Amino acid sequence: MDGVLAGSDASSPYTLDIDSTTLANGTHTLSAVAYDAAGNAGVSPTVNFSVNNVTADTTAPSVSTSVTGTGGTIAFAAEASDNTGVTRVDFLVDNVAKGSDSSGPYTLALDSTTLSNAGHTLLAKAYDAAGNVGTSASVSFAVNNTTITPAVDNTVVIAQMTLRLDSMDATLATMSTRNSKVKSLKADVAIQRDLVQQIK
Ligand SMILES: [Ca+2]
Ligand SMILES: [Ca+2]
Repeated sequence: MDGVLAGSDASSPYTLDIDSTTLANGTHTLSAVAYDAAGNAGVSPTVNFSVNNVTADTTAPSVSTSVTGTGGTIAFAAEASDNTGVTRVDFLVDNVAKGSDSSGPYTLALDSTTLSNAGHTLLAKAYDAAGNVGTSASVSFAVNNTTITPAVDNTVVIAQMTLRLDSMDATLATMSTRNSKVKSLKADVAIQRDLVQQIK
């Protein structure tokens, strides 16, 4: 076999069993040599044969993961590789699955407002077609979504300012306009009212 003696058989029928797992996958050659009592040798034509042993995949994918961002939409990413191919990567936050990606690059966008403002852990699990699972090292990350206070309602502020200006106006109206300070205050109030009207 492949030019090397693989075995002999001294009695008919002449046979030889070979464990093909001892051979590499691929094409091999076989020839038989028959001998008579006088030592004459007859060599057969060479026959090609192929070996194709399928070995079960027991190698789990290797995977690592990372997080970008601390608020709003945060991005998870995983680097995964396998001897036969990665079929899917799951992302787990605090050991709860948040989503999968079945094609590289393996990523997941998560609305971080669904998580508490605190420290969390991220794990990525990578699967191959044979069901082997590789788990990444745990990655710690923090979520910090600042609570946005609602914008001040201009209408309310304007209404309040108008009330105050009206009240000042009423008070000034009871005072003597011959007093120059009162006169100037009345002018100021008028200007402020104009400004408030413009803002409206
Ligand atoms: Ca594998
Ligand atoms: Ca992807």
